[in-house]
Amino acid sequence: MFKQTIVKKPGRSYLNGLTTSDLGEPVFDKLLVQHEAYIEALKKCNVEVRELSASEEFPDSTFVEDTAVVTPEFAVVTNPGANSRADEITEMEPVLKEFYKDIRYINAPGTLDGGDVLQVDDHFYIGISERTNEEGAKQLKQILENSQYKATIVPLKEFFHLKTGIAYLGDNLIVAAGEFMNHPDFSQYEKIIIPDEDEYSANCIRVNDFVIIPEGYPATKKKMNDAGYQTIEVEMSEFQKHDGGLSCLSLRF
Ligand code: CIR
Repeated sequence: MFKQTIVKKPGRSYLNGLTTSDLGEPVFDKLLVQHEAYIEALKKCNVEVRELSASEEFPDSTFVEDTAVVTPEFAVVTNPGANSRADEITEMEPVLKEFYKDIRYINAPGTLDGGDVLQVDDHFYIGISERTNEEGAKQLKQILENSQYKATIVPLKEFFHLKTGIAYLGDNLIVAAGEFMNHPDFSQYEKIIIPDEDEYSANCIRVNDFVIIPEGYPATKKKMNDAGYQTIEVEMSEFQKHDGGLSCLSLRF
């Protein structure tokens, strides 16, 4: 069960953030409405939401997931791989200290984005991507293995972040798109397969009794409902324009 989440309101500077998509300029007012709806969805899942105020200094800092990896026992402050995002951790570290006594760190030359880390029960999968390098992945693996966790490093072929294409719903069931549909590292899990046209919806989050999914993917919603999960849909268009998905917008622990 998750009890706590951390989110961060997007600032106006969001419009100058990083993106590789050609979906157009985000509309700021719509972005704020979507962020509010995201918070409401989390609350419906029965978690506390700690909402941080917007940071104009860090345009991408609403994507809080990339700044930390959280477990029930400790938090790991990452070293985000994009230059413009690396110092976002200075705003997140003090907040994590409110919740955790035990904080670990990814140190340069290691880089790591939390979006590259997927927890499946006591096993963490760590993607090597444009943002997470081998050194960062090895540091996290070591930290986790020094605790009670297992860790597997997964070099990515196509996806931006590991969790762009994979999610864990619990009960040994993962959601897999693209390169993860038949990936040997995930062969032991049951799968909900997401076809290419619905790929964005592979980034969904199980939060207690619900799975939060992006709005506009009826086939994904049906697959989840058929598998026995209640879904909450959230409109994500303005975050998608800047390569963000549902998992990126919160830390959950
Ligand atoms: C970035 O390029 O860093 C942001 N525009 C999007 C980050 C998305 N985060 C995530 O998938 N965990």
